[in-house]
Amino acid sequence: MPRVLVVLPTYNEADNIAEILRQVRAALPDADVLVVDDSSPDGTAEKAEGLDDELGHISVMRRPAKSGLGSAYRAGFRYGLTNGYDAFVEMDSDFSHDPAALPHLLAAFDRGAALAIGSRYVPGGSTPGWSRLRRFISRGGNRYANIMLGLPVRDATAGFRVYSRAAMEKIDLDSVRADGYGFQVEMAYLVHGNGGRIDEIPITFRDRELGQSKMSSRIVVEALVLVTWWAIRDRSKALVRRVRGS
Ligand SMILES: Nc1nc2c(ncn2[C@@H]2O[C@H](COP(=O)(O)OP(=O)(O)OP(=O)(O)O)[C@@H](O)[C@H]2O)c(=O)[nH]1
Ligand SMILES: [Mg+2]
Repeated sequence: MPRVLVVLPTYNEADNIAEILRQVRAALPDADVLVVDDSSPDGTAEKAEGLDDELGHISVMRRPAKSGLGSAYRAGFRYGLTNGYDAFVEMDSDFSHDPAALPHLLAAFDRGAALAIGSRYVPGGSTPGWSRLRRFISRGGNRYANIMLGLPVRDATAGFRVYSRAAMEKIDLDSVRADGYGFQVEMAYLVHGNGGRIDEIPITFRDRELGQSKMSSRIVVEALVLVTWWAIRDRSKALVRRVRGS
């Protein structure tokens, strides 16, 4: 049996945390769960800790200040590497990612995927209720990343994932800096660059009903700037190698 760690980043998710933990436990009875909370003023961390008695194997990492989603995941993944986990689950704590889909993502990991992505943009995936503008921005950003980076992934900005330990060990987490969508693209690009297989599993992505969004246009701009920078950097490197080799 692989040892599975579910990393749940939280900032002011007191309205969602209890139910999300219950549903994660129902979907994966044997997984360990790590809530990475950035001192949420609404008491999310205390609520999560209070559920350990009922659900078991729930730990909370408390960080002193709000430091971003990417940073929270990096901290959770480092914990997982140090503590010998085989599979690393990444998901939001606001029900955008349905815990009931977790067994499907882990089945892809069992079949040998280095990274399994819960994807909105493969047949069967969907984003009900999204405006045309939001769909256009999300799909456009993904197409841009496909083309610029040669990344064969339909939904590289998705944050519902399972990484294998082997894939995670090959990544230098200290060098990963992006925080929002850029973080998701960067991690997928690194897995792909290291030769890991990426599988996409269709999911229905739902908008949060409770709590506040922490995302902003800054996060979208960060992702676009980074994708452009990685594409230029890596094409220049390839060119230098070709010139040197010839
Ligand atoms: N630890 C930590 N968690 C964060 C931080 N920012 C966001 N999160 C969590 O990351 C997940 C995704 O953040 P959201 O605010 O839902 O971002 P989003 O999914 O792009 O946007 P909406 O669903 O529209 O709100 C949620 O579980 C948040 O609680 C942060 O700075 N630190
Ligand atoms: Mg969300």
